[in-house]
Amino acid sequence: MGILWSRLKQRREMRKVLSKVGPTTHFAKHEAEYWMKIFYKDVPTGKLSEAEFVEYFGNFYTATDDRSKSTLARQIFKAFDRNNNGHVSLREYLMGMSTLLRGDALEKLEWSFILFDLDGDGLVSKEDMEGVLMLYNDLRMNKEGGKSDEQLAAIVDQEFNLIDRAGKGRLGKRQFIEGVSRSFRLLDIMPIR
Ligand SMILES: [Ca+2]
Ligand SMILES: [Ca+2]
Repeated sequence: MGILWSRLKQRREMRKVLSKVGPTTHFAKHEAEYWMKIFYKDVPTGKLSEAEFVEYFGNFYTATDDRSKSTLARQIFKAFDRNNNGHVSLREYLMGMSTLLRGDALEKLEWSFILFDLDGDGLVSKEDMEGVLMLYNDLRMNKEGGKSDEQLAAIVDQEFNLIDRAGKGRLGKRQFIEGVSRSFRLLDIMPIR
C-alpha cells in the first residue's frame, strides 16, 4: 500500500473520469489531465473534505478576516460537491474547474445558484445574495468596477425585486437563472461570469 500503489490507483481513476466525463467538460484531453494531476498533487487520497478545502482557501487569501474566508470557502465547496456527500471527488473537481474556467453562461448561473444559497434552504433570498457579494468584497475578489458594499446592496435590492415579481422574497433555481441572465446590472456584479 505504498506510493506506487496509490499512483496506480490514481492513474486508473483518472482514466475512468476522463472517459466518463472528459467529453462533457470544456477541456481538451491534455488540459483535463493537467487539472486532474493538480488535484492529486494536493489531494493524494482523491477525496477533498470541506475542512481541507476551507484551510486551503484560507491559506490562499492571506489579507482578510477568517470568518469571511471560511464562509465563502464553504459556499464554493458546496458548488463543487455536486452530490453533496461531504467531499469533492476527482470527477467533481474536474467538472467544477471546467465550469469556472470555461463554462457557458447557463453553467455559471447554475453554479452561482448554489454559491448564493448562503443559508442552504435551496432558494436564494435577497439576504443570501447580498451576503455572498459582501464576502467577495471582503476578499477583494470582486473589486472590478470598484463597488462598495452599499452600492452592491442597492443593486441587489432593486434588481431582486424586479425578478421576484410575486414578492416571495426567495428565488428558485429556474427563476434565479432566468432573472439574473436578464439583468445586466446583476450580471455585472456576479463573482463568476
Ligand atoms: Ca461529492
Ligand atoms: Ca437560501
